[in-house]
Amino acid sequence: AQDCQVSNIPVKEDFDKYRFQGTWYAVAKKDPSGLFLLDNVAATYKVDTDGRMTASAYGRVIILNNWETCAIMFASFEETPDPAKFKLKYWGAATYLQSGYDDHWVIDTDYDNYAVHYACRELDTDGTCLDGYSFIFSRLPNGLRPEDQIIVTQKKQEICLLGKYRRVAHNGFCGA
Ligand code: AZE
Repeated sequence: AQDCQVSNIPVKEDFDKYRFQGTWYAVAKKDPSGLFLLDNVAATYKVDTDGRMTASAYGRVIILNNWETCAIMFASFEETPDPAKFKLKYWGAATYLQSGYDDHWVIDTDYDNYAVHYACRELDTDGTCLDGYSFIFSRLPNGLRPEDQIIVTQKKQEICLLGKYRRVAHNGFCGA
């Protein structure tokens, strides 16, 4: 069982940012409050020659007065003492998109098929997460293999978000 304390959430042991590189397609997500990526979400991670992880991401958004567009986002990561826990500094290719500074935890991944991402934006007074978001990533846009789904379901439970996810459609809106 788990107590849902954010500080007790287990993350990927010995996370290897080099093996995590490349493109990941979001197949499910749990939204934070406020504006967020709707669907057609994918992220491409890279590690540059100085060992710094960066990413670009896209996703369909609706901003301003019901204007639908594909948000192109960029990110740089700050490392922390835990190799699976990063700080994500992100901004939009266009100024009307969102920018921010969030946690970026890799809860679990096998690097080749699935990854479970987690970010808590706001802690509640009891140490649980009051506002956060999470992505389930797959190397393939159309979903996870059944054997990965079993692991991912277990991880959703460990981060106290089981039942809170919605499927993320990929229908070519963002050109991929
Ligand atoms: C993430 C993968 C790594 C790179 C980035 C990510 C997060 C992006 C957002 C974008 C929000 C945009 C909005 C625009 C109107 C975690 C997917 C940048 C949170 C709401």
